[in-house]
Amino acid sequence: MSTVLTDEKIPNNVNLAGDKRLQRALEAWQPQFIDWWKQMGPVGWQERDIYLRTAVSVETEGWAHFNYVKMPDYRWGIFLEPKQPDRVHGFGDNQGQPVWDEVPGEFRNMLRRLVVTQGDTEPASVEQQRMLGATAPSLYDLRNLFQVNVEEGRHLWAMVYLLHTYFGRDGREEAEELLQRRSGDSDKPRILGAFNEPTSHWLSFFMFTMFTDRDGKYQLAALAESGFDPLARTCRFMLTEEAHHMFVGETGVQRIVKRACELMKTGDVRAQGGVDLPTLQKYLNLWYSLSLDLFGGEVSSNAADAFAAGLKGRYKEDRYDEHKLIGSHFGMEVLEEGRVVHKDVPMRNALNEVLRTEYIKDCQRGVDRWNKTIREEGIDFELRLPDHKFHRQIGMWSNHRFAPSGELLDQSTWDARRGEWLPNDADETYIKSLMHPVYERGKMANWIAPPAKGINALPGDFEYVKL
Ligand code: BYC
Repeated sequence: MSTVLTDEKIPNNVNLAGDKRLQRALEAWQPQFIDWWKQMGPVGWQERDIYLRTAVSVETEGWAHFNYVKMPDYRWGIFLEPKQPDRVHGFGDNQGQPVWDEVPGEFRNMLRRLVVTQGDTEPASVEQQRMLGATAPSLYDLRNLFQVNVEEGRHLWAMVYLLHTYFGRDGREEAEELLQRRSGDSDKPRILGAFNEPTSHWLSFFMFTMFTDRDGKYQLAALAESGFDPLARTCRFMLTEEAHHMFVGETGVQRIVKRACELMKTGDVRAQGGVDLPTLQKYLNLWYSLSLDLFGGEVSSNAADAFAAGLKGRYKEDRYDEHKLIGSHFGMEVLEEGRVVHKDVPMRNALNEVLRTEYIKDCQRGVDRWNKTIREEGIDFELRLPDHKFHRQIGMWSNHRFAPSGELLDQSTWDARRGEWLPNDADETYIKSLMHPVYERGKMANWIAPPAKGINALPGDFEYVKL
């Protein structure tokens, strides 16, 4: 494994210095990235010292370095997991054949589309979260927000590296466009739905990092199986960083839940300035359903083609016995003549649903842990994931209305009850009214409990951000 040269302009373990043309191209993209970061990244705080983790190598031990850094000086590097000698395609039509180190011509467009779609989500999320630094509930949370932001920036670098290295001129053009689209912009929106939704307060931020970043985990894991080896190696290392983002989301919501329970024991939660559990359930419904859409249509020829080509596999492909999936089927709900029925769908076409099913199980484990907190507080309330058909905007359920229970509804019932299940204007106004910054060391906003422990074994009252 090559050592990382931290004195290079772009830290990397891909021997960038050995490819002058690529190095020049990426060094030309770097100032554009910094411009974008300053224009569309976190508002304020750019000149402050933040206690951040920086990836410095891909060694299991000691891959990250913690120190104070000003965000524009963050060392966004390019890191790929070491190449496994003799790696072969683990699935699809080429199973058992040596993996590719170059893009095969016939799959070039499909692969570029996957890389661009993945890449587009990274700057999108930074744009969505750019205002949150004004209202963080503590210095600990403020630091975590910026940690997530800079690492999404690094994930953008990871995809731009692939575009520049393997896709020639159109790759370079795509890399520029990644800095030109804008989350929520009607003329040049980000590619996927959830990445154009506003994340205008911290409850949405925690739900986003719980549910939307978790889609990232599953998509990256599926791409980590890729027979295009540079993509697989890139995504494997990205997953290392992704774990912290989901930690921020899951524990963030857990701390809000805990505080809500404490307040329930002394009176009305809202009257005491907390986030009541029924409102929290509505935001759960919203971000979970938006994130389910990110898996694409239930029956998808794109998914079948990507699997056949060996470009995108299943979550942890090696847990399965069979890797070609010809002649096998997946039993799932489908809509036929206005009715929900169970049907066997050819497995390759059902792969988006297969991945979504794994994701749902993982989300359920997180919700179970939140419910454990509620029980431990002695409160009688249960948070629930809504049915997968609820509030869908992509795929076969998107033209129909379903209750969180999964019951098919007519439009007028949906219109009448929507506000019970999804945040309404009053909820949004209330949640925003709670968002006041708390920037005293060790202090916490009233609507959220303190974290169980600090970052990098530091105490909770550590000066995570220097004011
Ligand atoms: N919104 O065959 P279909 C992350 C489009 S998150 C808008 O049903 P397919 C992160 C689709 O593009 C992980 N459009 O689905 C998290 C296609 O359009 P075209 C991101 C959508 O293609 C937090 C058409 O509908 N990574 O990393 O099998 C913070 C028919 O598509 C949506 C990836 O997504 C949608 N939700 O699957 C930071 C991995 N869904 O081509 C980062 C790469 C579908 O006909 N992407 N469409 O114009 C993929 O694997 C696939 O593109 C998708 C869609 C899974 C997204």
